[in-house]
Amino acid sequence: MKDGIYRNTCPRNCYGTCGILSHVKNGKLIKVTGDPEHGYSKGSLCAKGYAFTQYVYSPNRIKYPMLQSPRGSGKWKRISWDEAYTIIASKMIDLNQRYGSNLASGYNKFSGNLGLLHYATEGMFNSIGPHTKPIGNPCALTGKLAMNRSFGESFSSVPEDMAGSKLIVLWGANPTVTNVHQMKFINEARSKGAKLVVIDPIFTQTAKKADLYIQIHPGTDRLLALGIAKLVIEKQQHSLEFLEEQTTGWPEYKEYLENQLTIDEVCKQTGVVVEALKELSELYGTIKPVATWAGLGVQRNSHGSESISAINSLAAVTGNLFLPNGGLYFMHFDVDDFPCALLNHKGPEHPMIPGPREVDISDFASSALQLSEPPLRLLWIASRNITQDHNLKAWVELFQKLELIVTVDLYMTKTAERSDIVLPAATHFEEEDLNVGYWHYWLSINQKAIPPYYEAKSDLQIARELTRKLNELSPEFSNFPADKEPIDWIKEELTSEIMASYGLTSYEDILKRPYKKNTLKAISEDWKNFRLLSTEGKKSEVSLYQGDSSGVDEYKLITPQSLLKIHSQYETLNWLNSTQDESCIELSTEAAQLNDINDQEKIEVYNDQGQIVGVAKINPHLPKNIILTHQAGNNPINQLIIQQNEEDVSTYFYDSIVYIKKWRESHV
Ligand SMILES: Nc1nc2c(c(=O)[nH]1)N[C@H]1C(S)=C(S)[C@@H](COP(=O)(O)OP(=O)(O)OC[C@H]3O[C@@H](n4cnc5c(=O)[nH]c(N)nc54)[C@H](O)[C@@H]3O)O[C@H]1N2
Ligand SMILES: Nc1nc2c(c(=O)[nH]1)N[C@H]1C(S)=C(S)[C@@H](COP(=O)(O)OP(=O)(O)OC[C@H]3O[C@@H](n4cnc5c(=O)[nH]c(N)nc54)[C@H](O)[C@@H]3O)O[C@H]1N2
Ligand code: SF4
Ligand SMILES: [Mo]
Repeated sequence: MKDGIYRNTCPRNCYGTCGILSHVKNGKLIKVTGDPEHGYSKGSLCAKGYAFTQYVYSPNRIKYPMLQSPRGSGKWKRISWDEAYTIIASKMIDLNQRYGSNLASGYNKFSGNLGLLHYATEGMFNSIGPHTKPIGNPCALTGKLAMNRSFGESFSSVPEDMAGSKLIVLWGANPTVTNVHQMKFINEARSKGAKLVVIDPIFTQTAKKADLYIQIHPGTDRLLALGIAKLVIEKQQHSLEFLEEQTTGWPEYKEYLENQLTIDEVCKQTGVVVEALKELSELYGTIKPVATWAGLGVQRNSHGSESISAINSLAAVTGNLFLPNGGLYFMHFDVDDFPCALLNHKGPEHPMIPGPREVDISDFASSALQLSEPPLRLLWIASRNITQDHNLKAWVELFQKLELIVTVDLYMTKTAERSDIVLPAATHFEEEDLNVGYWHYWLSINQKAIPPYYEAKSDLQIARELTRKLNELSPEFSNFPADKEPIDWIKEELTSEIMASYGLTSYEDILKRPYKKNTLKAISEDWKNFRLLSTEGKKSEVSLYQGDSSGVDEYKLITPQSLLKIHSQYETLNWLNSTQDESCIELSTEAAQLNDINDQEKIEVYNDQGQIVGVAKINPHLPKNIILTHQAGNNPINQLIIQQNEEDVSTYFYDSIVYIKKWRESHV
């Protein structure tokens, strides 16, 4: 590896997908800076990005493949890669012989690294024929389905364009914490006079900066959006021509707002006072263009899907959907336009089994427990920390049933600690990749800048080497193209269509700078396919918000993202986080009084799933029946989170109910 400056891309599950310049000396990453050629991140990174030199060389990184025996004992032994592959491949072959297929082998993978070459895990499993795989998306599926319902496809406006908006309305998004780069564009708009509105049950860091903050009862955004639309229509401020000619469902929607929905009901259920409702509807009705952001926070409850549809509909009613610098923000799935050759790698057919066995990732552990003929016996976990899932009890049970658990990670996570084998994953500086954003529309390369840390390997390299071992022990077990180099996979993604849509003329172009998509889907005036929120069956409004009626000793648990972590990542990096033994549990002044709890006192948060002990922090801005705490940590809060509605494929992290008490009470 030569000294110099390399181009990397932050592969985290984050809006930024930032361009990085990696400064390498004597084979070491000595500094990272933002890539000024990246038109979204524009030469800067967040604190987590600047801490990458510590992330790469942290002594906490896993250095070698390791075997734990017995599982969970903490007794780890260093093994060679060859030994690791032999154990894993032998088990896969053994399971295949036992059950006549590979359905007993499966994986769980989510969002540790979103680079296209990280689909190697999926490709590796595809290449053994039918196996058990996760489907779905625990982060954004509810919203994605709602967007598809509104627009007929995924849609999200261009984030740089927010800088030209006159009014920016954030529904359940907290960019000061989760999307720091977007604040540049928001601040630019505000410096030109734009107003910022934040709608959130929590008085967040972003809410603090807003011109208007609306504290809404969680799960009731649908009613607020409908209430605003009602007032806008009453004042004749709506975009009638667009609604009549280019949308579906206008007569029913209008009839519902005029005759069924009362502002009293909206105020009662959302907890928003009528003055605030009127102020926001005045802003929506009189200012153009308005950028509306239907945030991911809105869709983490069982009313989320309808709320997203209602927010989209409000943007349509006010005629902002197709206005330049207006629009609708959620996230996009343009990665699906790429061949995703590893993800779509076709494996050998099985004479009896038509395809892989799919398990909903939002209910993976409890669904996997139900599998029979054959049961799931081997689980490969990559880019995933199961403490981020809900229903951790089911995971404990599933782990007991598994014969082999392999976790590929960079750090000894709670998931790795419960595995038989851990394999050390490379950082993005130690591997090649190609990255597409899900918020902005930039494509960027990730070059191999430094040699791997100790014996770390990329997920793609692991797929190649495991394939060779499988085929050595059982010829033709896998058809994974093990000889194909990372650069070949990257070039395969850059088809002539993709190159044209990003304005690339050759592969070499992408080595020089990131490229922005030039064929953006714009909602134009001749675009005729918007579907308004269906109000069918909504004649009598059910109570969306139970918080007030069901007594104040019951609390909704809200567990949003933290500034210096990505979910459970970066916890052990002391440039960013200090390891805390106990979680900080925020509660309202009313809840503290009711339960006789003082600030900084130890408290217990519990429900039928378990209990967590934490340190109380009284937050005078918190609604009385919300408990606010952050994800992951030593004693992960997700122990208390469980899916309420088993039929549903979405994950409602913010629907859980908890109780609180002074900690000592449970020990008297
Ligand atoms: N620093 C940092 N950045 C991140 C991440 C991280 O872990 N750390 N994670 C990344 C990922 S994967 C994601 S998905 C995004 C998430 O990005 P955001 O959507 O911005 O973040 P969340 O914290 O999920 O939720 C946003 C807000 O929704 C509010 N909220 C909760 N329920 C409701 C409701 O019913 N109505 C309304 N109006 N608001 C509600 C919460 O109080 C919260 O303030 O962030 C990404 N960026
Ligand atoms: N309570 C609560 N729970 C939540 C949420 C919430 O708001 N509240 N949010 C949900 C959301 S939005 C999301 S997106 C999910 C996130 O769920 P996950 O994606 O499971 O979360 P992470 O903690 O980011 O775990 C990713 C793991 O991948 C590892 N990793 C990083 N790079 C690589 C790599 O190149 N190869 C391999 N093999 N591993 C790698 C990291 O070290 C880390 O351990 O969490 C969800 N869970
Ligand atoms: S975590 Fe997000 S904002 Fe920070 S460097 Fe990575 S992509 Fe950029
Ligand atoms: Mo997410």
